[in-house]
Amino acid sequence: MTTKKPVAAHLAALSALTLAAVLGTIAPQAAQAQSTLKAADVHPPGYPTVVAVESLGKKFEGATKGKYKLQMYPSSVLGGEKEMIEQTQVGAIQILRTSLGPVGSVVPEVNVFNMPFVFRDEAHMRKIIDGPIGDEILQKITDSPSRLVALAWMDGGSRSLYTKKPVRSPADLKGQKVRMMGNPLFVDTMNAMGGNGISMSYTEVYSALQTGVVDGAENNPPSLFTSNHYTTGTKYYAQTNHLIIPELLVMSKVSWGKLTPEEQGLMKKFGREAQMEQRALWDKSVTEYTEKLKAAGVEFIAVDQKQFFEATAPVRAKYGAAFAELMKRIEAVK
Ligand code: GTR
Repeated sequence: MTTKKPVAAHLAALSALTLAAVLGTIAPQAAQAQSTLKAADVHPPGYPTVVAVESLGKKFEGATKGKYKLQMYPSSVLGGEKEMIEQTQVGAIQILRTSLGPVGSVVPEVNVFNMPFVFRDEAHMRKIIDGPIGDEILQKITDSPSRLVALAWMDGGSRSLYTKKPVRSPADLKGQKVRMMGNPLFVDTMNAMGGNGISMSYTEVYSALQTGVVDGAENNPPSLFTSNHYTTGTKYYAQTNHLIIPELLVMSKVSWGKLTPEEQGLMKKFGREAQMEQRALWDKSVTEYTEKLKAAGVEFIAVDQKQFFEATAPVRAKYGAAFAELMKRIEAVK
């Protein structure tokens, strides 16, 4: 038997609901049901780092039953890496994928990985970031006053030089202005390699190349292609491989502190999974974009790396002094 409520009772219940919604007693609960995690990257949609972070977001959303949703801001829409690091520090961005390069200006301890030719090759770099030294550096970032929590590493391949005039030796770099990432270490590196290092945000490089403010830059094949820098006349790509800089995935400490211990554990776990997912995507993208660059007429020039290695010895001596022990440990990893 069903009991029929009088119409007035229904109306009273309804108006109580409306009142609750108006007063905001329901709305905040709805908002709380899904918090947005802002994630940012300088790279465009589809780039390995962007895809891996989006995938982390989906896993985190699933594991927290929809409590969080990741919103990706790709293609530098929130600024260059320096600005994005600052926004992450204050909690305006929750998750950031950045090169370790500009992080060195905020946490000098990471500069050991930012030195030219500190790794023998990419396989060596991977062994280091996957092992105890990689964990120690992540921990140093988290323990530093930077207000960043380091979650995981990602791959950024090797950086080589692209210029309008071919470069085969350090002597060919004389008088050439080459854009470097924001960190004095990189300007010193380019100066030691024979050119003039100019520190500049990634977002400004395309027009700087177009207008001749710089004569060249340096990066890995996926970035050279997706940034369109190769369309500005920089068709010579000298395979110096002078920097093998890992990429970093960080979370804002402000936002980290709002997660439960269980959610923090999930975030770490999915961060590490993103590291491996990105790596597989990375390897494919290097092959794919190398082919695309060659098809577009970019000439890959084989160079004697030893000359560039020797030219940059003073940079390793200057910046490496603080990391003497660590550098020995890095070298000892086979
Ligand atoms: C890319 C890297 C970016 C950014 C860029 C640059 O290889 O993935 O994080 O650092 O280089 O040159 O600024």
